[in-house]
Amino acid sequence: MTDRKIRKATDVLILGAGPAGLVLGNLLQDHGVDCVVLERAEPAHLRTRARAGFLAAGTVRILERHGLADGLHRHGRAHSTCEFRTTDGRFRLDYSRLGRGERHTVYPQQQLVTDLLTRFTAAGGRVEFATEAVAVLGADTGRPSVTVREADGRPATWRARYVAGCDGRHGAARRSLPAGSVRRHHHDHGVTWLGLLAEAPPSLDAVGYAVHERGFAGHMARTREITRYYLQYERGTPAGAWSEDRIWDELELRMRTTQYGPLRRGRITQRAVVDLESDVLEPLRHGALFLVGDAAGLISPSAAKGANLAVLAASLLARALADDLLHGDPAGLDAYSARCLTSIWRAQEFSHWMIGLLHGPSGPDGAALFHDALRRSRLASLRTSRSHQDWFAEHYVGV
Ligand code: RFL
Repeated sequence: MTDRKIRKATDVLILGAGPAGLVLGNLLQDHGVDCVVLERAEPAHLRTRARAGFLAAGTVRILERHGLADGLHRHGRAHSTCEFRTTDGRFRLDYSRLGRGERHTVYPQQQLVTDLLTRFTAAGGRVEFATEAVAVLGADTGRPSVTVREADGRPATWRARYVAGCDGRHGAARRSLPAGSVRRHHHDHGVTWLGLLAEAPPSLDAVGYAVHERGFAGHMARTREITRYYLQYERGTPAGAWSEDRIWDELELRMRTTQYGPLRRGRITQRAVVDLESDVLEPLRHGALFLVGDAAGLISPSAAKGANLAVLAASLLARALADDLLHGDPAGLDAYSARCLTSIWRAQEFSHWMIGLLHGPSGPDGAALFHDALRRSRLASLRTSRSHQDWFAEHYVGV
């Protein structure tokens, strides 16, 4: 189009300023690779968008190695216990004493994103906010370009050597993949959660997983004042359909608070309906375009893996891009897709296992009763078998 401005080119154009894009930007900047981040949202939105909270030990090590962990060391909290509440009683697993002996660090994703953004821009990094990538063109050529809509609504074009699609599941990178070049693995687990943030201190010193005939309920600390809760929810029900009192009553019922103690109630500040889905693309490289984080593979939040996979993939890609651009060594870029997919599928497998542990078809028909009996047996094994607990711990904290 003749009215498109041609903008200054960069070596690596990063689409999206979530955990994936900002880890990639910081690491590339440390290596001395020229990069620019294009982000559809305004910075205030990124700094307040509450999502993940549980960072795996391997994720923390990556962030530490690159000087990106000061905030999480100052304000994050170590976490290592989960509690299962079931029809057969309750039990706790301290996973810092199982498997590889690792813990989570609880640090809200919006705080991590804020830290990454501050560090990137303070070191001279460039983020173009309110700039939406529309399409990636010419990924199979040596000079790809990205068409964008700028803050004032005007179109523009960026050129780069490489494009990193860190713009999530509905971003431009995924949309631009040439038809027939990609295999999409999509699975709907058939379960829906109502994700809630409450202005209420945590009620347990553990992640709480309640397996109940009325459906799953979950409790996850975020900060001393904020707790995330999940309620299994009938698909298609609007997020606002239930009153706050009904939500708290249902959480208390499923978490069996008459047996195990009350929940600390508070104002519900965020509600989101989440259909538990898996969606993985293969391969993750298309010429000069790389898919990273949620753009590469969406995973249900049942095992808290998404942000961790995003950080891991970004660190692998940063190293590979630096090797190629600075040293002419393309081996890391060639291996990127296969290396990431190994971790993605491992996480998908564990997340799928967790979904089966925590939910089942309900109702009196034979299949539902069979599934429920299997689930009880699986929980009993997790409660009593040390080797099963070691396996759980290794996969629960690992990516
Ligand atoms: P993000 O964070 O979605 O960032 C993508 C960025 O791209 C921008 N964007 C565009 N920019 C320019 N042009 C376009 N066309 C664009 N389209 C989109 C967006 O504005 C955004 O800023 O993806 P990224 O970086 O790959 O990070 C992935 C994680 O955010 C995600 O996997 C996790 O939040 C998943 N997740 C959890 N992961 C964990 O590891 N531990 C957890 O405890 C955990 N809890 C959760 C979660 C996800 C949840 N939701 C959203 C279902 C809890 C919940 C409720």
